[in-house]
Amino acid sequence: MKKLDTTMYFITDSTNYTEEEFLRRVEEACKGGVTLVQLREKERTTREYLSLAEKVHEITMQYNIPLIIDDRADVALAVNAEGVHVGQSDMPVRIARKLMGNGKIVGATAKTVPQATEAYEQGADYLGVGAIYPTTTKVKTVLTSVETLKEIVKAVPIKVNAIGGLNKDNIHVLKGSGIDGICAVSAIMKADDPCIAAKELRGAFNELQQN
Ligand code: TZP
Ligand code: MG
Repeated sequence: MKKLDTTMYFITDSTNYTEEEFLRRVEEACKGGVTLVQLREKERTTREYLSLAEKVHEITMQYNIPLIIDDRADVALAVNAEGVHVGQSDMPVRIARKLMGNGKIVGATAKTVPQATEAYEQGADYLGVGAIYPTTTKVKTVLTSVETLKEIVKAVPIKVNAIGGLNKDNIHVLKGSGIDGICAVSAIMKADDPCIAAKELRGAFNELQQN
């Protein structure tokens, strides 16, 4: 497995797009320099999830970007995706790791330090922490403070990404937090030009890390 780079983690949402337009947007985001892609589907049947995962994987492989499948280790394994992401009500990290094996990426959601340390101890490679800001993306979540985010960064030796309502104009609150990257759905998915949006968001994060 290539070294995990969570700097600009793009999470998809196909809601309201035709499949063609959705795949075009995913490809544009890849061209824009996202470092990791997560396919996140909540409404699809298993067969539909598999079919879309295969198509998205064809794209991400062309750009050499790892593909993570949300919630479903079976779908991830079936399409030979590079990893799976599990939340607090999905299968525990320990089980996801067992199913995926050591060569794959396992990511987890954590909103507290105990959740973070548990996910790390069970074998997670990275954590998504948030929501930092309220989000318009369909998700059951509560806000996580930047203070808690910083505590999580200190508590675990794995990569930590911030998530939730993030865009190039508001990520400054994350400065000095020690995170490894940011996750974004809407800021890229719903942008007029997902390629430019990805480039700008990645650029804004890189600048934040340097200054
Ligand atoms: N988990 C916490 S917030 C969120 C998820 C999946 C959604 C983030 O979406 P957006 O559009 O970047 O706010
Ligand atoms: Mg989940």
